[in-house]
Amino acid sequence: MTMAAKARTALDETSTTGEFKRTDAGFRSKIERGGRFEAEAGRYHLYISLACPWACRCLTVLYMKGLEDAIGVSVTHPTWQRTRPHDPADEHIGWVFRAPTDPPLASSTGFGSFGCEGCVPDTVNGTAFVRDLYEMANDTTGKYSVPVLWDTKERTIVNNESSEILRMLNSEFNHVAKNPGLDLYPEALRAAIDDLNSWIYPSINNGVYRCGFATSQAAYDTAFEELFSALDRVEGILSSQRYLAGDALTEADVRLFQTLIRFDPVYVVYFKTNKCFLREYPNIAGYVRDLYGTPGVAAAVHMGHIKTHYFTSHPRLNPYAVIPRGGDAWWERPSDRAEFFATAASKTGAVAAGAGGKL
Ligand SMILES: N[C@@H](CCC(=O)N[C@@H](CS)C(=O)NCC(=O)O)C(=O)O
Repeated sequence: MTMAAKARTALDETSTTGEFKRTDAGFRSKIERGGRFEAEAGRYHLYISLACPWACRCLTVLYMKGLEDAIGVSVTHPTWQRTRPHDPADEHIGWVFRAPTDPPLASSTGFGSFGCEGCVPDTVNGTAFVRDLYEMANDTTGKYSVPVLWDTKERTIVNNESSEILRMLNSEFNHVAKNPGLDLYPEALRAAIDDLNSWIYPSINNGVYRCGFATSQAAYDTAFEELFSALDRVEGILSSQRYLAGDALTEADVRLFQTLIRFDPVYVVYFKTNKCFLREYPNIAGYVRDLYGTPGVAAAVHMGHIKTHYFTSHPRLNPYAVIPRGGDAWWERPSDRAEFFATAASKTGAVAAGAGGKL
C-alpha cells in the first residue's frame, strides 16, 4: 500500500525564490479504442469547478462536441473548505460538493456567505470532497485538483490533466457525440497548435498564476513581463486572422479563452496583472466576444462561480473573502470578426488592425 502525500494546495507550490511551480498531474491514462479505458457512453464522469480555467476547457469541449448525454458532470462549490474538518492536524482546504438547494457556505477563514446555486453534487460516488475521489484512486501526490475524469467501471481516476482530457473528448467519443465532425486538433494544424500552446501555457495560462501566487517581487516581475509580452504577441496574431491558428477555431483558442475571460473580472485585481485591462486590446477583446458567441462556449462560463472562487478560497491572499463589485460584462456584446475576416478574405491586400470592433 502506498502512502498518501501530505495534502496541499497550489498556494504551497512556491520555490525558495518565490516562483509558483505547478505540480504535474498524477493520473495520465488515456481513453482509447482497444485500450484499458474504452470510450463508452455513460461510463465516464467529469468532475469540475466552473471557476477553474483548466476544468472549463474540458467542459467547453464537452459542450462543443455535444457529449452532455454521454458523459456526466459534477460541479463543485466555488469556495474551498477544510476537507478534514474534524482533524485539527489536517489543515488542507479544497473543493467540496453541494446540492444547489443547500445553505450557503462561509470561507474557510469563517467570513462571508456564498450560495450553492450552480453546484451539481457527486451522484456517482456520493463523495463530499474532491479529495475523497483521489483517495479512492490511491493518489500519492496529495494535490486534489479539478478536472478529474472518472471511470465508473474501474472506479478510479483515468486522467486529471486538462490538456489530455480535452483531446480525448475531442477525438475518442465521436460515435456518441452530437457534433462528431468538429475537430479541434486537426492533423494539418497540429504543429501550429503545439507551437502556440508551448508559449501560451507558460506565459499566459499559467502566467497569470505565476503573477498571482509569486511570493517575491522578482518572481512576480518576471511573470508580469512575460505575460504582457505574450499578450502583445497574441494581439498581433489576432489582428490579421480570426483565430490563433488561422481561419479555424482549435483547442488553442479554447485553452486561451478560459484565461482571457477571467482576466478583467479577476486577474487584473487579484493576481496583480494590472498593466492594462484586456478590453484595452482591440483584437483580443473582439476575439473574446467572438468566442463567447460560439455555440457551447458561453454555457461553460459562470462568472458568479469564477469571482466567488478566487476571492473566497485563498486564506493568505484574501482572508476576509470580500469580492470586488466592479466590472462590466463586455464579452457579452456581439463581435463582427466573422464578417470582418470573411470580407477581408475576399479582398486582396493587407488586413487592417482593430478588427475586434468598438466596445
Ligand atoms: N494540470 C492541471 C491543473 C489543474 C488545477 O491546478 N486546478 C486547480 C483549480 S483552477 C485546482 O484544482 N487546484 C487545487 C489546489 O490547488 O489544491 C490541469 O490542467 O488539469
